[in-house]
Amino acid sequence: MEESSHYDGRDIKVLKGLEAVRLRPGMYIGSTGPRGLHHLVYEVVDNSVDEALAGYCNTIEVVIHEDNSVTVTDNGRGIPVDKHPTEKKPTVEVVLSQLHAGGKFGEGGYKVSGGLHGVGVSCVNALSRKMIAEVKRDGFLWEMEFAQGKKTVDLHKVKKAAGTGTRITFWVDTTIMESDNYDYDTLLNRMREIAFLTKNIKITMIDERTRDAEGNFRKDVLHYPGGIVEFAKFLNGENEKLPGLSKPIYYEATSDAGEVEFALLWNNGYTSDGVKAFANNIHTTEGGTHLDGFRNALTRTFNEYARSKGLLKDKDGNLSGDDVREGLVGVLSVKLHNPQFEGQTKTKLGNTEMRSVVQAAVTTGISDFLEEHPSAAKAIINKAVQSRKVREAVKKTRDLARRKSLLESSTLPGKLADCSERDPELTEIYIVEGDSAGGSAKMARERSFQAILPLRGKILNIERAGLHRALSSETINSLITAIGTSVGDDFDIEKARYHKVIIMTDADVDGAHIRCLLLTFLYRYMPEMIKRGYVYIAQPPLYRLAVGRKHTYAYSDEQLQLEIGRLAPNTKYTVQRYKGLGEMDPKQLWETTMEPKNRTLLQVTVEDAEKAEEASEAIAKLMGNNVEYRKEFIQKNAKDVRFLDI
Ligand code: 0RA
Repeated sequence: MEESSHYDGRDIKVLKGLEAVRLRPGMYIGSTGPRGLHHLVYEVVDNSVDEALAGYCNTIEVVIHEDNSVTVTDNGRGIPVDKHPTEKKPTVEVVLSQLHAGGKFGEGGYKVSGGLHGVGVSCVNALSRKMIAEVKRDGFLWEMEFAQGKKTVDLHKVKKAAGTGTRITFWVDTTIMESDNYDYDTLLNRMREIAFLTKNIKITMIDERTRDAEGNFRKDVLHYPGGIVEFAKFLNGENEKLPGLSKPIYYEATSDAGEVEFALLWNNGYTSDGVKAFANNIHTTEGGTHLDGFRNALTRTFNEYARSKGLLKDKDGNLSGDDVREGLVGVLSVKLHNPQFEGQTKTKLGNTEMRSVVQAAVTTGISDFLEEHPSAAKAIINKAVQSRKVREAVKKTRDLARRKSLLESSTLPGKLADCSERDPELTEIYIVEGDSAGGSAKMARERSFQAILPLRGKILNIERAGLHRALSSETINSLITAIGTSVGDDFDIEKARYHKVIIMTDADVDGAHIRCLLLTFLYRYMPEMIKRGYVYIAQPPLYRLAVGRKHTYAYSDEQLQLEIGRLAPNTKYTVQRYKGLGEMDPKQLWETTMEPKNRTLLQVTVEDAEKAEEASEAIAKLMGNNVEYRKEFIQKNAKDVRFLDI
């Protein structure tokens, strides 16, 4: 399926031409935001890296100019300038202005392609307001120019020149891309990965937008003759290595299916996901067959070795994968001819043959190492045994706590300020973000029928932990006990302690995020509450408009402008903007958001909850990456998230 749809997609792209890229940039480069912007640079660099992987190029230079144009120069063979046999124009023109011509036709070596990569420099050209290509080849320097992917200056000789190479300079089209403001460190990180992973390559990066005290441009030279061994040391940083592991374990193997190499070392830390996996230089953050094979073989090899040496007794259970990988950092890199990239972000390797290829390499490489380095072996296994003990102890405590909480499940959470009324049809509970807003709400409420449950920001961990694990979190537990229905198979709507569950969060990005997560949780674990219409969203105002001793509230910018417009000319007024619930005093909170005769509650529907779930999932996917990106995503989608009912 994957393969054929991919192929069809490519075919269609060819037919549509570069206009399609400008019409649907997201389809080709993932996004028009920062991620997509940086991908454009990677796309150009990847072509130079391909030259290096094929053995024809050893230096690449990436320059960000003051006007935010970017130049990528390599000393590869140069894009051919002769007439293309079928297209009847210079090959360089075909490569840069036709979608299907991104790659080198029928060539050996391992191409960098996959994920959002591999769409071709022509995509970058299509998304650039200007592109200049310079090629040194066949004794001359050649040049041609494009705008928005269309040729503006024919290929021509500039002068005689020795050597070979390609230089591409492009100015991103900001009518399509949201910005052309490159983040140097983002580019640097990726270039460093490439430099570690590609033997004999030197990448120089220059940022002409920033100068140091002496007036020099920022510059980094990335050159690692030690390859992934240096990468593993770099990843380990200052962490203390286990005895006997002063240098990383390195192993490489070649087979018909491709190449495998890994560099590993163990430190005295506790993370068990410290191995970065790459396929054809693409960081496969979603893992895949190569990482599966690696993990299986590593766990099995250690267990077998430990048993054979009596470090693990017959009565002992096996070491788990997490135990063996505790404190492990390093790099697994595979190179193969037709990588299949799958998954949400196309960063999961799908080639099944890679599982056994990596398994075999790890089994041999690690067994050999263990046999030859008994003291290092002992240190790693001791650490894994220790990890297993801790894991078992944690499990025991958790089981105990669970049993206890089953017995005591009637105890209401301490943070809940309950109401006095007992008839659920008459009562409501406000789920409030943050302790300080919770305090205001407790003072503001009408205690006979309104209960308040303040939640700490901790609910944010849901997406990292996964909803199932989140069930054991205190925050979620207090929410479940307060509502009273229990969850999953035990759910009983008749036990609902309130028929209004009102989510009250700040009117900002984080508030929207927390609201999404809460709705997702309720939807997955208590869907009946939503179906019955028991779940609501409170609407705190954004502004307080005061005129003399009178005041009114506005719930949107439009409403504020409307209210100001209503004032007689020259009336003096003040506007207070509420950044969060915490900025309102209890009286204001009551009047605007909690008092039944004034407030507006948005009743949540199943469709709303589904939307929130999608939003949370999207957020979850972004979480691993970086906070700025996440913020940007939420801001972009905040409208949907905030005004679910509209
Ligand atoms: C097509 C064919 C050949 C090389 C290239 C393209 C090529 C493209 C880029 C883009 C940036 N740098 C590049 N270097 C080379 C093969 C040329 C040959 O067989 O001589």
